[in-house]
Amino acid sequence: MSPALIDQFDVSEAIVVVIDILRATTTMCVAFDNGVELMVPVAHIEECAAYKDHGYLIAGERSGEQLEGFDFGNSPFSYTPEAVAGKRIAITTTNGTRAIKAAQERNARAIVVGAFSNISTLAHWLIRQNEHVCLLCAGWRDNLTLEDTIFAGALARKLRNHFNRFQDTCLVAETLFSSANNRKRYFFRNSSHYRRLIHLNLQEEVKYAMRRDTHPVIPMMIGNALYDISANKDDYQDYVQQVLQTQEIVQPVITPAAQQAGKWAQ
Ligand code: 3SL
Repeated sequence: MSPALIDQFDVSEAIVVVIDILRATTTMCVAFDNGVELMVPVAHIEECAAYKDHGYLIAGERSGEQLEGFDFGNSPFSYTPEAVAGKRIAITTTNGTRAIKAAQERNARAIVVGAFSNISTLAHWLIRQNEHVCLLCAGWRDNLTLEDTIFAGALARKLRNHFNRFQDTCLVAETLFSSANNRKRYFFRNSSHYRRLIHLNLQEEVKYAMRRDTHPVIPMMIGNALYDISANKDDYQDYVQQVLQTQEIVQPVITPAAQQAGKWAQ
């Protein structure tokens, strides 16, 4: 329901699906479908900006708005093939990248990115792995959000016949999805983040985020970056090893001030 609850689960034995429907994980799926090579999720603004000196494009969002001096914000419409194909992008967002980092810091067995746009591809892949799965909603500043919970319920529904046990939180999400399924627009429109995005004139982005199966990718954390494993999904472990052997890790040094900055201001 929220990254604040992640310590309720032992994710070291689970594939964690990070969910930030509005908009980080939706946008990541678009970027990978449009050919981005890799995306490095980063917690701090200053750290993300430092990737620029290493040949990366940089994407930064806080409270829905693009950060000054960054190449991208968090709009799925900006990540066109012309802008991203073959490129490396470092990205920091208010909640989505934070949720990815939270799973990484707890040594999740694997971390993948979920959105309505890749739901069926992801569900089929998860079913074939025969592993525990944890659906991690990014929420908003540690609070539950309707759109992430509805998506978690939609994914849980697809996984239901293939898994043994579901946490109550998962059943809550599935129940919410059942109520919302045919009225997603109504639910989304009443959500707090919708109101935030509408204020920024981003209603088209909300509609876009509700579309299913438009980007059949599986972004997975390998080392410090996300890569699309969909072309290697049946034997992705070999691909992971290949990436790990060739990956160049960039580790920008950030000032103590940036490290100590408030949780949401970073
Ligand atoms: O919180 C996040 O990571 C973002 O997805 C929020 S926003 O949709 O860009 O406002």
